[in-house]
Amino acid sequence: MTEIAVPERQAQEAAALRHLRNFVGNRFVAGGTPFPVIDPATGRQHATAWEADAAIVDAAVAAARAALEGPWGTMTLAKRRALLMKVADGIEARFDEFLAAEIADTGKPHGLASHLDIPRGAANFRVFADVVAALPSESFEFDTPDGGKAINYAIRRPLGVVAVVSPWNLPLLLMTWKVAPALACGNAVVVKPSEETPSTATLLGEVMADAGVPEGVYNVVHGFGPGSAGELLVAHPGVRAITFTGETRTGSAIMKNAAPYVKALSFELGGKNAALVFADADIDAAVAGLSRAVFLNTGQVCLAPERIYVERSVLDAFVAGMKANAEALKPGLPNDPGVDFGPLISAEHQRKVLDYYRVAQEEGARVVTGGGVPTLAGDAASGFFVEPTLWTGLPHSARVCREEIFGPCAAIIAFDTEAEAVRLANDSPYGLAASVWTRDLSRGHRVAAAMEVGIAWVNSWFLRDLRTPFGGAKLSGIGREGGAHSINFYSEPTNICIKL
Ligand code: NAD
Ligand code: 6OD
Repeated sequence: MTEIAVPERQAQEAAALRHLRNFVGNRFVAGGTPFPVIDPATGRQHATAWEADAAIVDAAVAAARAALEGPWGTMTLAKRRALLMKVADGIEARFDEFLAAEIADTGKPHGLASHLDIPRGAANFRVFADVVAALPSESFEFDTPDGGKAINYAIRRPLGVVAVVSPWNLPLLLMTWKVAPALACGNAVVVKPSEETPSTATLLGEVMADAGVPEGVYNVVHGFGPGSAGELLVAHPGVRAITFTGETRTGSAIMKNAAPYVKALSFELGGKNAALVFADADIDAAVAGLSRAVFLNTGQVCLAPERIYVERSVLDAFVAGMKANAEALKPGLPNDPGVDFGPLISAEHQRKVLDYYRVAQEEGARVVTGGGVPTLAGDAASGFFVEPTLWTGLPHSARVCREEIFGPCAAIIAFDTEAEAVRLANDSPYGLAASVWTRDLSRGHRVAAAMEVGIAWVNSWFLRDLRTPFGGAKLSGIGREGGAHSINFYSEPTNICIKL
């Protein structure tokens, strides 16, 4: 394995984003097998990434282990926190590069990446640098059987080498959402970003090295899932914990590979989220909020509602508002003026979503709007676009109302009573998120509390306070991250009992 020292990377300048090497011990390393990275807005290759083989994955895990046994393992919390703040500064200093990289990998509109993805990448480091310092420690004094006293207190220790396996929909945001608390707790990480979106994880390696994060604390291995870097990493005996975001069936496969070593697991998985709109809601606000929820990032947000239950008396007004907003979206290239609707991530995902569009019609849907591929000119003509799509007239039992599509589409279904709405919303194997739209505060609380999900919003959606528990119920995940929940996952307590 030949090393490419970080200081030499300037010489490769233009190549930095185009040749995405594995990052091990603060160096880009040669080796592996090249694979193309496609810009989904045009369908053209924009970079080459290098799939890590077993030797590279071994080297990454060994580098992480060495960091834990070296200066990182003994670094004070104050110094560690200062480094995380420098990483956040480094992302902001190279904001435009992160933006260009994220846009090239995902095709998402410039406005979305610049307001959501990249700022959250930096914010994740700042928030967890603060959270880790603010947590109280547990302590109990007790009377011992011999009439004396003892005191118990718990300290927290890092888990060790943590594997971070991340998806393509919000690449930097979701990867740093896990890397930041893992490092805040003193772990070392090996990241396996999605094969579709390897750029920002690679760029973050440069930021880490420049910030002075010791060698081996942050490593990146590129490649695919089964039989590739993903599986090699999660099955590696040197990995103590796995934090994963992605599809439920991938979570299941990872669990099997983690089982022999009883690794700690935190999973944020798929969903089939419901929204409930009551007749007493501010309908304009519900239409605006749910248009954003269904179509943001072309529907490729795990929290996006794909089932909207609407009280019958306001159904027509709601559908008319949603249709108008869907039809006002402008698809196209990410940097073109006015474009607010990007492509899907890949040709394969486009095929999957279009299949569901066909299935919906076979299942008897009335297509309110969309259902096909938009006609676009120029470079976008070969991008992986689909139309924003809304259906009515489907039974709740339809496949498109039960299976996760992960596209810019939703079925709108009428209900007559609150109890019926709650029953329909909960009738799903998934349990990630829900949103409830009503002006009745008591109803908002009552219905939100009845949702079998990890996150329920009232009169809002994707409104995030990073100190709160985040994760899914049922098939949507294992565990919670966010605030103290992240610290609890990325560290483990040792209770110390002192007889006084
Ligand atoms: P995916 O499961 O296909 O892939 C996610 C990551 O896992 C990728 O890096 C992939 O290479 C890797 N991987 C795949 N198979 C693997 C294996 N056997 N072993 C180890 N690694 C493996 O998911 P995706 O298509 O990238 O993302 C979309 C999915 O993610 C949707 O289902 C969506 O709901 C879900 N998601 C959930 C959340 C959440 O917070 N709950 C957030 C975002 C996305
Ligand atoms: O906001 C977050 O922290 C988070 N994990 C969002 C997940 C979005 C899913 O696509």
